[in-house]
Amino acid sequence: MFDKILIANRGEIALRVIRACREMGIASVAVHSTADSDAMHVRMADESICIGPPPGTQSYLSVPAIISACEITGAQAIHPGYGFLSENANFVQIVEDHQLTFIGPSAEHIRIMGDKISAKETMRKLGVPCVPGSEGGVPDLETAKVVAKDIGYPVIIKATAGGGGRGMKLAKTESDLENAFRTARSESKAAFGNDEVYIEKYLTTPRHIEIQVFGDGKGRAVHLGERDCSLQRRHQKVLEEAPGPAISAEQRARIGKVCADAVAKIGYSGAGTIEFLYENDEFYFIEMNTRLQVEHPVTEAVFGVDLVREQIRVAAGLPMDLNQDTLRMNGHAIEVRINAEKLPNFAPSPGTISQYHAPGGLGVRMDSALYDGYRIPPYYDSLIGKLIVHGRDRPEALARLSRALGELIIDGVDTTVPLFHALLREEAVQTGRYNIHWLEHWLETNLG
Ligand code: MV4
Repeated sequence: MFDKILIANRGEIALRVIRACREMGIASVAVHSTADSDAMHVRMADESICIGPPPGTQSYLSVPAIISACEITGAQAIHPGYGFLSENANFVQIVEDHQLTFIGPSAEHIRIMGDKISAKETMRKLGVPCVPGSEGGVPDLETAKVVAKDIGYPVIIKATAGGGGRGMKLAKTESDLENAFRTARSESKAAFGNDEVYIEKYLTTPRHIEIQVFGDGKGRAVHLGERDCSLQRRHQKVLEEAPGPAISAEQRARIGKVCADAVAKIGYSGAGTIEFLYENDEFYFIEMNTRLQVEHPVTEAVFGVDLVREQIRVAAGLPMDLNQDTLRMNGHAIEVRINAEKLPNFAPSPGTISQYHAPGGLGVRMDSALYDGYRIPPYYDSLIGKLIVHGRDRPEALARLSRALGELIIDGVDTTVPLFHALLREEAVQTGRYNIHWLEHWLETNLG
């Protein structure tokens, strides 16, 4: 096992990893920009080291600074958290070239899943059901027309180098196709330096269902059920829950096994998430995320496991402490993402926290790096906390969420907390009958 781990991240996820390290008797090293000298992750870690000026590109994304920080502190492994360098295959290669361990999958697996065409082709060959569409990239408009006619309109054009909604264009009919195709290509080129695109049948009203998988890197893997993350705004998740309100035990076991078998077969190591669109009782693969996700705590709540501990164990070459036969899902969990943003436009709202009080009690987890007097810097993501509740069933989880939100005090900045109070009054949220478009429509109607 490692003696010391460096966490190449900040905020609540850095705390999450430090906590796992402490429980495992592993020393932690925080890295920070000059804007984060007083941040909670710096205070909570055993050691800290400044790695650069405020912009992420010059600090949390600076590969030389992070490798140097490992050399200076004697850290043997790097946990990347989410975002920043967590899905950067070149970084993983450099980490390994320095005889350090990246806590996550191999560079090869990150590279395959980062290219959305190779991800889909890999999954298709492994027996994972995919959205009907082009076989690989679509080189020109003529080919696009043939493919679209074959699969039928509406179609969606996606960037091979994209993901998470960036570089997508919808074509409802053939008359939209030329414009959508050209725009998708030029936007992809501008955003990713790669203009390759592919085409899929556009699913009109799906849910976003993602399967948590975990591999030991030696050909064994398990699944930990699904999360329903359909409540999104501009491709940012707002509320996530497990299990999915629309998913039966039989469906979970079936798609879960398909996913676990797929990642076992490629020798995948560590935590991964296989994203699907779910419509008319069918799953359609769209992307795989090769990192620990923001919403991993809802899975931890319903399965009673520590995913970060497992990541660290597997990276250290220990057997994973997860067995499909003994993994049991219990109750229902919901996470809400609390952002320092001002409604109705979700404009970033950095500033000083004059008062912070976290909710507590049975079934309540608050993952946040806030404290009284903390100054939220304007340079980073606006996520300032995640409130995760767990109950014996969905109604209990909803009641607990309402209760916990009522206890939460975050003064000094605007937050998305009022949004959740309002959402909890909605019948669609209470019954779980929503899809990927419901929240945008609700925001338009209620805040627009
Ligand atoms: C789609 C789709 C409909 N049909 N693909 C958006 C983010 C990226 N991960 C995939 N996305 C979508 N892909 C097909 N073939 C609709 C979306 C989509 C979406 C997906 C999940 C959650 C919210 C969304 C909001 C708008 C569009």
